Amino acid sequence: MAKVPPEYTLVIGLGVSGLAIARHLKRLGVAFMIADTRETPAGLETFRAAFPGVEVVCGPLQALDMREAREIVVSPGVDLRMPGLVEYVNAEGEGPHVVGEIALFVRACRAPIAAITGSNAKSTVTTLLGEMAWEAGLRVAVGGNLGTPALDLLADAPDAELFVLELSSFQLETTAWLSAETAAFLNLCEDHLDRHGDMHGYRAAKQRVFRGARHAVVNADDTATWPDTDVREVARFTTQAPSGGDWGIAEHAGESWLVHGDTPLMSTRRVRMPGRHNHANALAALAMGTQLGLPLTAMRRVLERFPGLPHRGELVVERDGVRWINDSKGTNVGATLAAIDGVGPVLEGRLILLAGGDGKGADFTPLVEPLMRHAREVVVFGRDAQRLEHVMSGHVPVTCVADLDAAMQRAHTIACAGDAIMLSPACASLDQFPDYMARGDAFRQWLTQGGATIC
Ligand code: UMA
Ligand code: ADP
Repeated sequence: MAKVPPEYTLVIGLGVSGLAIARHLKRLGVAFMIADTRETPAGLETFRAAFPGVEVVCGPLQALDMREAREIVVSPGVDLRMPGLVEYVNAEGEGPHVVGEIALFVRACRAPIAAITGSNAKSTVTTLLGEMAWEAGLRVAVGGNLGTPALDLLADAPDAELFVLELSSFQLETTAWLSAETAAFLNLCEDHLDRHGDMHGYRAAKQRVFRGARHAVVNADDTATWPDTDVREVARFTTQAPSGGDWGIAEHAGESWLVHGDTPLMSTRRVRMPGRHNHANALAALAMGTQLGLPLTAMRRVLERFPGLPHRGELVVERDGVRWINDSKGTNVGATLAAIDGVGPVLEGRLILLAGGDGKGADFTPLVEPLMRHAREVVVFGRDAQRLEHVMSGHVPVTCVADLDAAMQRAHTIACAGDAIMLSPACASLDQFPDYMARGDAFRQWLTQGGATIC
């Protein structure tokens, strides 16, 4: 049996985080070795070239004796309940500590942290807040689950005055203490149940974002996001008229405005990102920015110019009066609900939704009611196509096809002027694509390479 030598740190997972952790440990001069549960992980050769002399053990973790490890640093995609690891996670005060990349980040970070979690809108709010801080003249570094791994930010931007981090439930699960200057929990809907077991476990992981936080931002309409622990100052946002000092949306001068308590901030018409869900995202970023002391004028400028991220409600083309929208990042039911809610009510025609992939064990039933209101048809594909079809049939016209190409072909055949065809799959992409970006790129390519003119 292979053995982690005494005083060595063990890193589990040889992906993006594993490499960032390895670079960090090397910079610190800490002795470490790597384990990966796959027999031939994709980055193995690159790693060996970059870290000659660092031992890599591939295969089941039970074949590795970790008892003498100084610490075990686990990548977010690695399930802590995995045989060979779970024994150490359960060890009460004995044996090595099991932590994640963010725990190492917190230990080394000397600047304030703004942390963003939630089932949806993390990347959008993280990017918005980063842009707002930059616009206000701060040296800001932005990353985490989105973009650059947190530990690489430390090396790339050693003089950063603020770190804005998107944090997933997987990353928070191994973070005992974050001490963020401001921590936001944006919303909670079913996701990653295959990993967290149930909603209780999923929410508990996300609640860790508040550990040691000085300020919090939560969703007034979703009590699951409210902190279980004491936080000095909690700001709340809502897409309704706010009560008290909450952030919300209210009528002002005959128009809909983003407001803070009684104070009107800007007309929603001037927020460049479309849809009510993006107004919620703007409010969350404004609330966090205010807690960080950013000036309103700078924050407003960002909301006026920021068009949204690719693959999130992105209008790819309008052809023959039909809008083709790429919302490939809609990877769970809550995201797709928000996307339908953003697009459906403003359509002259009807919505054709392209959905399917790996549903991660979620219940698709909440999609039925809004689709009955807005959809011409739902075209389903991928691993959970039949489960989706089963939920929809009898309520919404539904067609089951093999893959995204066939779904686009079908949508093109039935669309009428005034309709929108939206890829918002409510599922992960991994059954048929490397990731959600490849799925969104395939959507775009089909359109740019003439798919929409085929029939
Ligand atoms: N591995 C194992 N055993 C396992 C699972 C993985 O050994 O059971 C190994 C793989 O063989 C591979 C490595 O671990 O070598 C991959 O590690 P990982 O799955 O933790 O992924 P990373 O490449 O480190 O990327 C992670 C995040 N991925 C996941 O959480 C699944 C990235 O988020 C993140 O950008 C990156 O760290 C930097 O922080 C992606 C993601 O899909 C975008 N996140 C999920 C989401 O947004 O829904 C949470
Ligand atoms: P995350 O990083 O949490 O996945 P993103 O900002 O990438 O969040 O957005 C992912 C998807 O979530 C979008 O494609 C959209 O479908 C949906 N979405 C965006 N904003 C919201 C919101 N405020 N509430 C619910 N869903 C949203």
